[in-house]
Amino acid sequence: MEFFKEIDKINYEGAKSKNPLAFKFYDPNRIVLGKPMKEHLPFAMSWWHTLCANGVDMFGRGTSDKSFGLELGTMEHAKRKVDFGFEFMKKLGIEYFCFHDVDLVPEDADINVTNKRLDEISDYILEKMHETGIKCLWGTANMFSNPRFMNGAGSTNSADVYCFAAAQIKKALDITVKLGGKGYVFWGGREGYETLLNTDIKFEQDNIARLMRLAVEYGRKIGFKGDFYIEPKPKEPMKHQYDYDAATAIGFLNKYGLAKDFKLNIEANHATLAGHTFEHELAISRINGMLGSIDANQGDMLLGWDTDEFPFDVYSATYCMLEVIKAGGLTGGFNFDAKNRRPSYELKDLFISYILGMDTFALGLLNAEKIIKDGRLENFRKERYKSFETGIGKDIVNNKVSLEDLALYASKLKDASLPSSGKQEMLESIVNQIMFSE
Ligand code: XUL
Ligand code: CO
Repeated sequence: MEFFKEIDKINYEGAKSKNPLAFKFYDPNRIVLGKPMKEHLPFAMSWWHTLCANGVDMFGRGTSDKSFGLELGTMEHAKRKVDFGFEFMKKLGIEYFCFHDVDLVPEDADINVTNKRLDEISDYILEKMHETGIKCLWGTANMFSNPRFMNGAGSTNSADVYCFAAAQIKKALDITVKLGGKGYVFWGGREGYETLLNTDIKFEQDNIARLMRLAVEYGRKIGFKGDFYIEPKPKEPMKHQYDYDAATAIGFLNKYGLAKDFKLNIEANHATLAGHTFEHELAISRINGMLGSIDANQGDMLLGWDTDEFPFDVYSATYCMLEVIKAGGLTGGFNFDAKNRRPSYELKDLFISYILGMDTFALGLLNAEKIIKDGRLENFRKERYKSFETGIGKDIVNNKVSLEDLALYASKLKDASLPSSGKQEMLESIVNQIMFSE
């Protein structure tokens, strides 16, 4: 069945188009910096926000009907979501999807029943994948919604719950491998704590690392060749989450010997919740060789929670794309971990939201290309460190001097010289000039 008879394939119509159901900037085959736009931007649909979320919030019921005419919580409905999702991705030209285990099927009290359902639905998804050429970007296990995970999964105080988490990871890995997923994500939903009065942080972190190690061992055993990802987030739902930000997650991975199997999945809204910019988190991941994948969304600076809005901020997307290009691209992709605002409840609004997100990143890519070709920013950055290219600066970088040598050098300087001006305003003005002139 076709859900949107009135919506054809979404096409690129150019910046002047007034058609809400057309791309204005995302032109998949346009060559940018030597390769087609769609290769720079492997977009993915999030199963949970797109096919499951109905707009429910702390104060009100859902506004968006995702029953697709069937009874919720049934396998028929789970399959209908697959049908809808594949029609949606196909019409938008989205080549990947991401999922949590419990996004795919209704969860039963008995995990064996849930697992059978997962086998059935993944057979069905596989058929659709073969039919359409759409692929799986990454899978994950939801270890935060079920009440048993109230104290975390790897960080729980209950050994039984820890085993349930292991069982879910095992199955989610099986399904990810079956669907040819490129990655497997750990977002530590409730891997954190509320109060030190009842918490042994070291014990909990050791246990999380153990669970990750077991997951890697099992994944490699069943032939998973992709990357495992940690998706850092500082808070929400927990007050303190262990994967606070990229730097914290990288420290954790290095400490526990997990770095070679893991990269990071950086989410824009999580970055801003941590008090960082999106591009800061991407840069920290990149310089550590750990920029794997992106959860593309944005937060609201006036709200202190994870609003998961569709990306609209072109500056942020531009700085993001500069980082991605510097990293040589992503091994993963751009998953729209984003949801419509609650009053944008029509199914058609989903198309409009994804078009917004895809166009925003296309603009980011085009701007990044212009900034790179212009060269002024990169030259300025290089020039700024010029004092380390010759003389004492060069000796410092080459580790040829002692602290005493440096002190002696300083003692001979007449005046303490000032570093060169940072010229932030000039650089910002260059960014505006590049972005807004043809
Ligand atoms: C939650 C979040 C998750 C992860 C996957 O903030 O971002 O949806 O992306 O578990
Ligand atoms: Co996310």
